[in-house]
Amino acid sequence: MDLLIATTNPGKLREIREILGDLSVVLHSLSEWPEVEAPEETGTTFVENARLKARYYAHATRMITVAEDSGLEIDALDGAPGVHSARFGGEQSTYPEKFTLIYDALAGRPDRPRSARFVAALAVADGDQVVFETQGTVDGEIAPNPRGNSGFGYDPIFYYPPFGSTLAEAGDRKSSVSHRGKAFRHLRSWLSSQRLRSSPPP
Ligand code: ITT
Repeated sequence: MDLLIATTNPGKLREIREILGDLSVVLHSLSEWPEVEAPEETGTTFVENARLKARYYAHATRMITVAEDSGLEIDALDGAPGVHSARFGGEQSTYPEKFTLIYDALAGRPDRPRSARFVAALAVADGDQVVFETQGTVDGEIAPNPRGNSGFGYDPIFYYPPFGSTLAEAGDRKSSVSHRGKAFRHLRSWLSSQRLRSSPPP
């Protein structure tokens, strides 16, 4: 089976390849379709955007396609940046700039808890049909200051209490607990069961 992993985010792609790498599925990336532009993510939820991206890329490439929409929800900021995580603070803003915006907003709400979670919604599309979907979350807190260099995106400000560190300090352990790790391990199980079901009888 061939599967397109439809993401423009190299951090996501690296983590997904690690999780699905040992399956006997041929994984393709968007670098094989340089002419296909990213769709506008007009959904108001992670699930809507995951479906939208999976269908859009499946249609554009004629491949069975997995897409994932994810982000950071901070309770004290009423769930922001949420579905706007990638573009929070503007298309061109850097992660250190996004962190400053978040710390400034939190400073204005000192009485609110620092709880937060990463959420990932995943959808697989075959043409217009969404044939599999799932979600994963990981709960943590906003760290007092950014720490660590591994991972990507908001990992330096996401403190994960069971590790006693941020996810950017967790290295290879991130995937064992992360939103993306959970969602893509569900996908891995589903893909394995599909192969079993489609095997000819002995
Ligand atoms: P694609 O849509 O092409 O997959 P994207 O980066 O725009 O790439 P999203 O719209 O799903 O993807 O936005 C996800 C953003 O959420 C991502 O860019 C980060 O800012 C943040 N994010 C998601 N998962 C993360 C993780 O594991 N660690 C840190 N930040 C994460």
